[in-house]
Amino acid sequence: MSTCLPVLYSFRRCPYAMRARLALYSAKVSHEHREVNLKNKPLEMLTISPKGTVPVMILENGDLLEESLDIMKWAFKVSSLSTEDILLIRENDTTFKQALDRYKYPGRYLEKIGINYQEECEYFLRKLENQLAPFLNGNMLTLVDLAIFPFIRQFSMVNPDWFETQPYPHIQVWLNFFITNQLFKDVMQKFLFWTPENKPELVLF
Ligand SMILES: N[C@@H](CCC(=O)N[C@@H](CS)C(=O)NCC(=O)O)C(=O)O
Repeated sequence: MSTCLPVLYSFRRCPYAMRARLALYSAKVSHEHREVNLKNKPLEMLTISPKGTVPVMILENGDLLEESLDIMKWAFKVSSLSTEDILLIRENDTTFKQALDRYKYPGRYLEKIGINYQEECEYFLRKLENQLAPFLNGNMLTLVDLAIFPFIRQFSMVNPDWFETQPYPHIQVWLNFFITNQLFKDVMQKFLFWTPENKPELVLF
């Protein structure tokens, strides 16, 4: 079954998919949601996007967006970001994300001996803490907040009791703003894994 809406292949807990959904829901872009089982990816998705990561979005004209950031830019109709925003998101997606994965799942990766991955993550956290006022670009919530929030939320959830006692007051307020926001509740709604036989799950605005 197909619809004429853009189609999003997503996974609820993936921070990249989360940032794409945050953008789609904030910009009120109606779409069909296809929840992907990452352990058994649908052939339909792999055929159009063999790299096999989510999120992936197929637009009405058949164009394909295979990167979360491209989906965000498309949803907000922005063609470029400021150099500062690009650099911050890049740091989030590379050094911070690598340290976060190793902090979250000790033993899963070949960790370097003597590296404390919680401390590695905190370099980036301190940078955000100093920049937040109350959002990353001052008074206005922008794409860069939505792009980074899901990753910092993951960090805060590894050891929440410890995190609450840490000197990150701006980050705490910023995280709380998102977590208590209806937007976040909406993007975290649960869907069953997609199969072509099921009735399409439409997110309509
Ligand atoms: N650079 C990609 C990264 C997406 C990504 O790595 N997604 C993960 C899930 S969080 C994934 O699909 N991994 C493939 C897998 O687990 O098989 C983006 O920004 O969209």
